[in-house]
Amino acid sequence: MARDLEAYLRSDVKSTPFCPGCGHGILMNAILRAIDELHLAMDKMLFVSGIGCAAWIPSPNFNADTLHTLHGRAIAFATGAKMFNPELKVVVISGDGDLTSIGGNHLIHAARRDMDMTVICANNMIYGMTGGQVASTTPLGASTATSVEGNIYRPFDLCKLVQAAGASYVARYSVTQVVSLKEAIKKAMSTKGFTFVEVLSPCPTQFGRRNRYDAPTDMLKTLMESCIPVEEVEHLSGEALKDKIVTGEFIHG
Ligand SMILES: Cc1ncc(C[n+]2csc(CCOP(=O)(O)OP(=O)(O)O)c2C)c(N)n1
Ligand SMILES: [Mg+2]
Repeated sequence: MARDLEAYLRSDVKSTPFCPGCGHGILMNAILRAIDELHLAMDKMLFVSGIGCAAWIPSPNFNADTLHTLHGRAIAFATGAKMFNPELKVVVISGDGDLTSIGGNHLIHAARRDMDMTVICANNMIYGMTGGQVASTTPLGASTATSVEGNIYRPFDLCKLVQAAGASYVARYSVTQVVSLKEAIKKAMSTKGFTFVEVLSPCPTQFGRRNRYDAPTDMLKTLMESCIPVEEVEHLSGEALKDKIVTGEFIHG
């Protein structure tokens, strides 16, 4: 049965800033559904974001305390809030550039300290809001505003990174896998320690148009075809894994 999520949104906010075809709105929905199903009280939660399109998911939309902070510093602010009030359920929602490029150091150390917070990283593989610059998550060869001839650097595997640093729960899903995504967010929010969900979210405006996607639906279709469950990986050879994105839970908590 469809539930009314309006109570979770601030009534004075009438629209979202997301472009047509952006995956961030689907992620926003999945987060609110997870909160609803867990019966979490929004007045006991704090949502923290940095700067970027993904940072607009909680702020100003969520009807809760939100901290819209500096670029790359969401986890630092979240850590301070959690230290001051350990009763708070702290959730960081931000972009790949924000959390893993400029904010990469905060990410690895929060995971190493196993800080009790959930970090949801909306990974569109690019700096979306600022005009499509290359990020630490941009695939090899992908064209961006600052890698017109194709990105020459390997991207981070974000899940492996936080797993190696010591996170308590780690999962990756695409916005095309809505049920699994919502369940992973629920798991992350109910596991103690540093919990991390990487969410593949298409950016037709900055990534798609530079990488030969004719329409936003093509990006969704490619994501659906590229994602393979982690359980299948051991049965596949190197060639079959080429251009595939492994999704699932990597650390179960
Ligand atoms: C110190 C600082 N450096 C750079 C910027 C410019 N800036 C704002 S958002 C952003 C990138 C955001 O990318 P991402 O976090 O991936 O979010 P997206 O827009 O892709 O969702 C950059 C470079 C800034 N605001 N502050
Ligand atoms: Mg991005």
